[in-house]
Amino acid sequence: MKVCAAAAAEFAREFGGVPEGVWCAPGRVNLIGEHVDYAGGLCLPLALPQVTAAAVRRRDDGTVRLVSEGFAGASFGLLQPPKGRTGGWAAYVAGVIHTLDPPGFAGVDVAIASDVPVGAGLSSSAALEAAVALALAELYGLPVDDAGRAALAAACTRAENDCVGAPTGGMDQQIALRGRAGRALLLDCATGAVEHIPIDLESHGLALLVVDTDAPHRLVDGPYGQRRRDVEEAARRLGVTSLREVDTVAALDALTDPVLRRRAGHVVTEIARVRAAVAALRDDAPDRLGPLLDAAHRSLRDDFEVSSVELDSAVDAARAAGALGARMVGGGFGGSAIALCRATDVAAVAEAVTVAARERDLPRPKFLRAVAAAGARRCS
Ligand code: GAF
Repeated sequence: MKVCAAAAAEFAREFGGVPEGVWCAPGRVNLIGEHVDYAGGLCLPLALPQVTAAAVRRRDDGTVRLVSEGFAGASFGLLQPPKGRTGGWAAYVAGVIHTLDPPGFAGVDVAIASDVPVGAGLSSSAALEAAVALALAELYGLPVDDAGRAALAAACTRAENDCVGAPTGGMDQQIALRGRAGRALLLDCATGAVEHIPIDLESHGLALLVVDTDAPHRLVDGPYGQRRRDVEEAARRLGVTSLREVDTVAALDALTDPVLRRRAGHVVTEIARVRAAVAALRDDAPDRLGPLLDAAHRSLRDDFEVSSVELDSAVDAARAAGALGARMVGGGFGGSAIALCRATDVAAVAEAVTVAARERDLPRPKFLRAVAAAGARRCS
C-alpha cells in the first residue's frame, strides 16, 4: 500500500535502517448517529480506504522520536516533557504511548505518512492514534482480538480527552480499530458492543459522496465541548445517567430550558434514525437512507446547531442536484458532508456543490467516494 511504503521510506530517511513493522488505520465517515456517542447512543460509521500509517521500531534508551511527512517532528524523553504532553500532531502519539503504557516500554521511533485529509472531519487524529496503538500492542504483546481492539480504542479516546484536551466521545477510535470492509459498524456506545452491518450501495446503483468543504474543523475548541456539556446537563436534569435512557421526545417536555430541550431532542431523534438506518440496510434497501440523512442534517443544523454555512451550502446543493439525501458528518462547525447519490449523478452533484460554493465565495470543496474499508491492520 502506497501510504505504508511512504511511512517506511520516511522512517529510513529520518532514522536510518528499517522499522520492525508498519501499521495503518483508516479515517471514517459516520453514516448516521452524530453527536450521540458521548450520550451512550448508537452510531453507524464506516472506515474509509484512506489511512494513516506508522512505521515503528522499539528503542531501549527512554527516548521517543516522532516524524511525519510534511509536519514538524518531535523528540522527547519518556518523562520530559511530562509524559503524554507535547504539541501539535505529536500530542496524539505521545498521548497514546502514555495512556497505553505498554509493559516494558522504553522508547520508540515512529514515522508517519497519511492520505486521510487533515482537518476535514474525517478523523485523521483517530487514524493516527489507532495506527500507533495497534503497533504498540503488537510489539509489546497486548491483546489485539476484538476485545483487545475495543480496549485500545478506549485508550486512544482517553489519550485524546486527557492528553490532547479534546473532549471527544470515542466513536472515531472504535471504527478506526474495529471497522470491516463492506460493513458499517453499529456501535452501541453505552456497552461498547458492535455489529457489523453489510452495506452494499454499488449493486443498487448508489454511491456515497464525501464533500470536504475545506472549512477547517477542530474539536479542541469550545463549541464541541459546550454541546457535550449541554447533553450531560439535560441528562442530569431528567434524572437519567445518559440520554440513551430516554425513549420518547415527549419525555423531554420535563426540560424547561428550550436550548437543552432542543439539544436533547436531537440526541433522542438521532438514535431513532440510526435504528431506522440499520433496518434499511438489513432490508437491503439503502435508498431508504436518503430521508434519514436529510432529517439528521435538519436536526444537527436547527436543534444541535453544529452546522456551518459551508456545510449547509454543500447539503442544499447536493439535494437540489438530485442526491437522495445529504448531511454534515462528524463534529461539525466545518469539515465534511456526505451525499447519497445515484452513481450516475455523482459528477453532477459534485459540480453543483462546487458551483454553489463559488457563488457564495466559499472555499472550493474537495470530493472523495466513501467505500466501507477495513479497520487498523499491520501492512508490513
Ligand atoms: C467527533 C468526535 F470525535 C466524535 O466522538 C463524535 O462525537 C463526533 O464528533 C460527532 O458524532 O468526530
